[in-house]
Amino acid sequence: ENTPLISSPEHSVEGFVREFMRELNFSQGTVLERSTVNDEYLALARTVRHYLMAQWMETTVDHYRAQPKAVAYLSAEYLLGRQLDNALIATDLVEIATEALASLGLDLADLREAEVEPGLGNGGLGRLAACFIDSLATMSVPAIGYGIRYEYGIFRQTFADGRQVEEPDNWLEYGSPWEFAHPEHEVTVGFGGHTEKYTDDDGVERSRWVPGWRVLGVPHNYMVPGYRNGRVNTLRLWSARATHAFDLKIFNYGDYAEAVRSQTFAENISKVLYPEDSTPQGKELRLQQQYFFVACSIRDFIDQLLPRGFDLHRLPERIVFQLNDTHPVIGIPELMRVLVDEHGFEWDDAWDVTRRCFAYTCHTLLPEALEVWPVELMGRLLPRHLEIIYRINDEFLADVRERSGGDELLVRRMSIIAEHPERAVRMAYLATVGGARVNGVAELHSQLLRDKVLADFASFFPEKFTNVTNGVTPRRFVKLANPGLSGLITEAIGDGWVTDLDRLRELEPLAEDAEFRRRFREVKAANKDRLVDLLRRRDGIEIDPSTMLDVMVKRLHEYKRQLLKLLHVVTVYDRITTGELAVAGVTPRTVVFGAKAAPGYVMAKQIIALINHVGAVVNSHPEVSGVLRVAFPANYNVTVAETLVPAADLSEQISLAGKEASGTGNMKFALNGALTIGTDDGANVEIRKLVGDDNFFLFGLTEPEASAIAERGYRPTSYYEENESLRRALHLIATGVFSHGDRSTFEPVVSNLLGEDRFMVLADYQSYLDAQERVDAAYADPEAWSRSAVLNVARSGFFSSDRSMRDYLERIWHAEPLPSS
Ligand code: 26V
Repeated sequence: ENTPLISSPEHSVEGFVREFMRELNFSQGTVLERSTVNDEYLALARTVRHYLMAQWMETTVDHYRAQPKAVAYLSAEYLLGRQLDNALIATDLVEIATEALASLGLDLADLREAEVEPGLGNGGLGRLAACFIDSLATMSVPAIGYGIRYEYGIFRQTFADGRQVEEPDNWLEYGSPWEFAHPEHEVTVGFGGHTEKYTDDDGVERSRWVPGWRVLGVPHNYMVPGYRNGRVNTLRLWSARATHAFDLKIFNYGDYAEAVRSQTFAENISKVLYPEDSTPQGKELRLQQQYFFVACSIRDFIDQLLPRGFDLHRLPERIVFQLNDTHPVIGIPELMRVLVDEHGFEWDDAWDVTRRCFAYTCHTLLPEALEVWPVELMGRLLPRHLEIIYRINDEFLADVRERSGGDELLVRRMSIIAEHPERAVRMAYLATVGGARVNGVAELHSQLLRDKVLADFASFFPEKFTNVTNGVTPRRFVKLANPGLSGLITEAIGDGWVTDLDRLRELEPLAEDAEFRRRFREVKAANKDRLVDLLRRRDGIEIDPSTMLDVMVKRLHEYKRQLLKLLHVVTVYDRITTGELAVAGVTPRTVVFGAKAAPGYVMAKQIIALINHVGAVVNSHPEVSGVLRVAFPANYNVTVAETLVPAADLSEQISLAGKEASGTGNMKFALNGALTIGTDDGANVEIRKLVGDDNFFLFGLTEPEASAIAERGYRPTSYYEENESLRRALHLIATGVFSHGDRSTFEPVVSNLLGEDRFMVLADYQSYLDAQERVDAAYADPEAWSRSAVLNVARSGFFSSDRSMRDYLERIWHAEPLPSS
């Protein structure tokens, strides 16, 4: 009963070599003498996979037998990063694999490079989903991740004359050794068509959906290994296929070409990840993607994971569907439809079950990022769901009316259906009404959700609102990304921290230990050398590891204010070139940017071009380049982050207060011993509270200050007029110093700053410069700096995604671990 269904290969160098050679010969069909690096990588991946297989099967069987309450994480994005290293540390095979490969004349480091990371996400939200499923597996929580197997992930970024060019991310080109396709478990999903009224056997009037066309979802399973706990959970990503009806058509009508065309049409649904992450495009295909994966997932859970004949009235005892932003919110009317139309539930019973099965996480504060779907589109694509949404809304608004004594203004404000500028379904409102909980992703964000974005709802359902501050997995972002620091920590306090990150606190006294600080600096220096290598090899960029490494990596968005960082660079350039600053008095810095812009976001792309153009001028200036360099490696992704984050001295987290929901990069940097220069925004607030004011460079407006200024009318020119250094920086850009004398190139950027400056870059400019001076002064004292850096590490254990998972379990999911016996 307890024996695994299959057994794991032997945990030894000889065992590993045997498995590897078998894979190379039998699966890759090649021999060492002739194999390519890709052959060897695939053989290696499959070998490592074998060591997880028995645990995976055992976990699956245990979950099925015990039927515990499980968590289904519904996310349109999973930004997984490379799988090999993570699987190696989870199985504790790094040393064995290194030795085994060496005995065959192969280098693990070379094979690792052959893996193309699955970039099935845009940024923070997708990476968070990946961290969460890692933590759930490590904590032995019965959980499944559901999402979309995009054939093309986030585009690959290149630069042409400093401007972003997008190339398709054909990540499956050479096959993925980590996925298991299960066409035999395909599910069918309907779209379009119409609804009709009918009378059921009991004489009750009902509505049903007659879809106009159908698509198949084929599940692809991925292993989600827990960290050395015998558990391997599943991530199930859906791929769209044409139904077999399309094949039949070929025979019936002989219209072969049309049938094949329809097939392509269906398969388009999972073809590509939408690269926008802030402004909804309102694209029909995107709504198709959302419904497709959510309908497949709900069907899968009910039909495959629950025992036959399970009474769905008890569904909330078995599952909670966590909605990662509004993208999967169509699941709420879908479950209603399944229960009412397919399982004959009474409406009220179905509503009671549904409301207890869903919870919603909001990840934004920007009003333009809140998804709405035009009623016209929803009615065309999902007519039955629209009917259900209308009924949910009618009943909800009746409640609002009753409880507010007929406040029609309030009723209109809270309606799930917006009337202007066009009739549209407000997905965040649907999620709030249709779920048991709503959470923000950092304390400040959750507060602003309650007070501003969803204020009416927070008064109406105060018990629904809660906070869960984001976290990041210490396995990938410390253990794997920073082996040097990991070794140092483990030597000092043992290795328990990897799954109990609060134990980093035990490092606190070592901040006072000169020898420990020296070794800490040694690790940082080695990490910088690794980065130097990477940038040289990958991008042909030369950086000087003896300079302060000042890093700003995140999606390019105006609210994140890459422009503020750039104005600092331009100001230093200006001061040196005008002789106001002597190079001898400047703390040498390398400023690293990494950022992708949404392909249609014109201003963001201009900012990318400006960064590159400023970089070109700064880096080729004879005096300036000695103390200031800009590096902007293209195509920043998880893999790059793994080398960049551990090397950083300074972490730039400089969004306008009240705009960044949480940030998670900020946590990764602090955990790896960078100091933060940041605003009082998102999780920065909590980072600063934990690491202490002395170990954090705070600047800028607070959220209440910024909204007060916005309220009374923000005038960027008032800051411009008052600040000579700001005027000069903008003047340099405007007069074409960074664009070969062409004043028109960056005119839109400058006039935007002087005209609207929606994110108050100019208002925070002086405060930011002052903070950067404090940074320079602090960096001049390496002992004090490394003391602060150690304290950042020691006090950041809170930001483990394991802690986030504990909070979700306690406040939202009410599920429990099911450890391996
Ligand atoms: C939003 C949208 C809006 C509609 C168009 C398509 C689309 C695609 C993705 C997104 C996600 C944007 C929200 C997001 O990524 N938020 C980030 O979530 C992180 C994890 O909670 C958080 O740390 C960041 O502060 C927040 O910006």
